[in-house]
Amino acid sequence: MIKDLTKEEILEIYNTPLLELITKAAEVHQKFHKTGEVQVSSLLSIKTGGCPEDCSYCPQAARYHTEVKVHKLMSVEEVSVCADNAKNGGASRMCLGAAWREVRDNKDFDKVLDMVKTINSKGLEVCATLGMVTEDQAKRLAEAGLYAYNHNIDTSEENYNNIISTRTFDDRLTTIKNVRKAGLTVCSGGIIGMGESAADRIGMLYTLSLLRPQPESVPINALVAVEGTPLEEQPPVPIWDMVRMIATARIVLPKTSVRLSAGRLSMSMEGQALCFLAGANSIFAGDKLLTTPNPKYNEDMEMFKILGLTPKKAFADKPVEVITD
Ligand code: SAM
Ligand code: DTB
Ligand code: SF4
Repeated sequence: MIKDLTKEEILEIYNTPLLELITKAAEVHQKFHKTGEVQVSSLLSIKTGGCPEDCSYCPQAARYHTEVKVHKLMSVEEVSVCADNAKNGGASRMCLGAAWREVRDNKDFDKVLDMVKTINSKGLEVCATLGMVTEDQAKRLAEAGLYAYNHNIDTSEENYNNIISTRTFDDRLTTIKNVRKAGLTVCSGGIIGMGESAADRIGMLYTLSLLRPQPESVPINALVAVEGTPLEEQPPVPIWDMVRMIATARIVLPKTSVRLSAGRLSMSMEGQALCFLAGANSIFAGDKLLTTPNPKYNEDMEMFKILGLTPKKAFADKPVEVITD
């Protein structure tokens, strides 16, 4: 049984002297995970830009003037080719992202269901992040072979309204519940470097840690400050904050796959090595995240070689139980 931690207890973990914190996190990592394995995931933006929401970090919100090239939903054939490339590059998970506020029951959703079927049939874990979903939509995604649904809480409940005004923290939690009821695995995390306090970072981990079951996957993103967004002037997150955040996540979410997600382009190999030591289980590989650049694929493979890491196989973690209420 995983113990419910209070915010004070999580804050104490977060504030542990850094090397002691990394050591403790590494112990938890060794107990629950194969430490030499890191999952390589591939990201694909299947529908880019023009989003009606106002998430202040996001280059895809229609109301901000960014250089993102808007495109409508990709075809199933185009996505299938991208999946083949991802698989050949050693990816075991593919995450499809759409700049939607929510899923609608229309032809575009039918197309996404076809994409999921196609990618699943290639032996890749398929994840999708399409905005808010109902329980029925989540069930249709599960039937199509979706493995995980990504829906980030992004920050603490208290800070949420400072970052996004077009939907609420509770809306996010409702979608996560719908995803769970459909028997999908849950991927939910957030972003650091948006000007939040340490208490906000702790608050975010606190909410995630109290979900039952805890999310199978928690992405920790460092803000990629994009010109034209309200957060364009945010200074880069210090690597030590990222290591601290990953280590704390590792300890409070012992069985979860903690994902070292956006922001790696500004991190050194040494910095990333500390993140892996502190419990990071995965990276997004490929030259692009959704719309912003990511380290070169060859450089990531060189990093794996130097650090003695191997890419994790698909479906290595067993599926979760279905919760019905
Ligand atoms: N529209 C859907 C939604 O918001 O749920 C799915 C796509 S959205 C781009 C997925 C996640 O990407 C966001 O929740 C946020 O955590 C992350 N993200 C977006 N822009 C980012 C940025 N500039 N830096 C770091 N993470 C970012
Ligand atoms: C997540 O937490 N991070 C990924 C994935 N889930 C979908 C997205 C990062 C996006 C970074 C900004 C961009 O490239 O547009
Ligand atoms: Fe839209 Fe998602 Fe970007 Fe928010 S994070 S603006 S919902 S694409």
